[in-house]
Amino acid sequence: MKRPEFLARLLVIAGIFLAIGAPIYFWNRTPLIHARMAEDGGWSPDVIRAAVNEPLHLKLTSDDVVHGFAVGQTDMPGVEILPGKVSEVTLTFDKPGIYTFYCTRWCGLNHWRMRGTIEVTGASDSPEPAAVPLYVSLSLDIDAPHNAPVIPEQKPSALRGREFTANSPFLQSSDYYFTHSPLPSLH
Ligand SMILES: [Cu+2]
Repeated sequence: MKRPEFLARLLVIAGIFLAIGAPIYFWNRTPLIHARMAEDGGWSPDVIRAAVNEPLHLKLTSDDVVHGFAVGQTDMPGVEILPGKVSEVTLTFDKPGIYTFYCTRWCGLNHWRMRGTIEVTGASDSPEPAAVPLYVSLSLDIDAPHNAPVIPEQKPSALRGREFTANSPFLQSSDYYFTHSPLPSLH
């Protein structure tokens, strides 16, 4: 085999390796984000870093029940995260800031605690920075204990609720709701 021909073949082979290998390499570098019910740890990791205008690839899986994934201040549609399966998302942020991501499925009593942040850094073409979430601007600690004056001894249960409704025919009549809905508070 002549030397130029050998070099050309070598180049083609190297090109094929690169075309197949590079996506696999980058795919494997994308960490898998695990979703668990908040009482079992929530998102792991719960802080993700990204750069402005650079696509952020995410792979997500659930270790327990069905969860959802959505990001505040973006128009991305929510993604379902099924136990044992991997969902993929690619996001691009055009403004730096701290974005909140959260679960969109009612996965447990502490579903609303299932949050994490995406910290986006870098220079933006856009003159305005991302809006600061209201609870941040108001310095509210939404995870602080907010105990009700009376705490029921039994935890709420969807199953018990369904049984109660099924065994209470009056709860299925719309008249009941018209006559028993809470009165508006005047103060
Ligand atoms: Cu969830």
